Amino acid sequence: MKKFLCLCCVLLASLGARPGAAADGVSGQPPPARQIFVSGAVQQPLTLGVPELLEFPPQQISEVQLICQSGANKGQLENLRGVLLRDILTRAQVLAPGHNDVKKMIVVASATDGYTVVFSWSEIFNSPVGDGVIVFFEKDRAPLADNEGPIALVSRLDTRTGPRHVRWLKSIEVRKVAD
Ligand SMILES: Nc1nc2c(c(=O)[nH]1)N[C@H]1C(S)=C(S)[C@@H](COP(=O)(O)O)O[C@H]1N2
Ligand SMILES: [Mo]
Repeated sequence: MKKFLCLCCVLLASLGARPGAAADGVSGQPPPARQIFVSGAVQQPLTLGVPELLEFPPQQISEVQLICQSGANKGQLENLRGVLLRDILTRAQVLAPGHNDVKKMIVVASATDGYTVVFSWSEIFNSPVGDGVIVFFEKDRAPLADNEGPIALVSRLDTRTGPRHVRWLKSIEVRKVAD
């Protein structure tokens, strides 16, 4: 038993000493993604940094209350500038040759820390929710802070807005999930 405990201590100590783990511990944050990648079932994959996002029709959001899945109030997002996810996907041109293809497609949004959320094509293009799905990059006319940016996403018309608020957005992938 004593020997077993000692082995555990050695293992834990060596894990704690990993250079990667130490670096993460210092900043407390994952590396920022300066650009987002739009890929998957699209005609035109895109790489978009803030300069490219500024070329899309602008969306201003004055206020979004962030409510966690648990119901807890997480504060507000205010004075955001961004663009509609729908406009980004329209530019990338979703590949859906069959009349019924779009009805089986999802859009997967992922962050640098692995956090991932999904939308259906129908939510974005054929429901009121789509009017509120925003990829944003400015707050109070300044770049987003490191705890969220440089690029993030929010679905502001969701019942609980916390879950589909994606900090450190890095990719948007379109997938057909049924035949
Ligand atoms: N990249 C990333 N975004 C994320 C999360 C996360 O862990 N990673 N947590 C989500 C959750 S569960 C909530 S409620 C909101 C607000 O979380 P915060 O209180 O950590 O800001 O951010 C969301 N966005
Ligand atoms: Mo949450």
